[in-house]
Amino acid sequence: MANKVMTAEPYSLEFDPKSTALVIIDMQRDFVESGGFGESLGNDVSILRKAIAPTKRVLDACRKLKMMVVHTREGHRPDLTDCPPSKMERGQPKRRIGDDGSMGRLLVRGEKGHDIVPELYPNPGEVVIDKPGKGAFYATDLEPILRNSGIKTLIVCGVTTEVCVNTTVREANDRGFNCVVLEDCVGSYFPEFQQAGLAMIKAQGGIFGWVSNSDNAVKAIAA
Ligand code: TIU
Repeated sequence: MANKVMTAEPYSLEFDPKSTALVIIDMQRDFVESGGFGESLGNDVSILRKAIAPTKRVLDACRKLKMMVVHTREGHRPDLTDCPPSKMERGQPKRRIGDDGSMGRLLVRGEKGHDIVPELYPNPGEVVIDKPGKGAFYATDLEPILRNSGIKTLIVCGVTTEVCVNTTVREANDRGFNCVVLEDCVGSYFPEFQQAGLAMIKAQGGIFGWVSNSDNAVKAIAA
């Protein structure tokens, strides 16, 4: 039974912490530190770091209530057999997935750049999902893990807003999960995509879900 209410748009979201998971998308060095995959695509990665501190506040609030916490990481097997050639070649980058960077091989599991930033590092017992694509449901066991735990609502943080966050929210929405995206806990390399990526979630009565922020989330969780 829903017993908490989060102020959100387009309207308040009722949720029960027992059936709600915090999902932190791809807060990996590869996307938010220089020398990683995000930079290899031509991006200024510093803009994404703003999301770290508010996400940490929400993470702390969820941990306090022993809510389910899921961390995802985008990346590939060291032999790259799970990486579509189309993804490797896209954009004709100077450095490709699997090439050496200053934090190890770009977007490869087990490398320093692939791991989650220290500020948001998973605690023992928290779920870590390694995903080869942009969406966290594609080619992973996220859906059975959420269903087996009775999860109905996802509080979503992470990067980037219009790529892995939006793809995951759309996948989750089609699977019947209610998603609320926290606007200061997600980040894009492009300010205009940050704005549009959030607007299209909450438009049309919440066509993909809700948008709120870290203050509202912490207030609701701690209430
Ligand atoms: N490039 C970009 O904006 N994002 C990604 O490649 N992956 C994620 O969003 N995690």
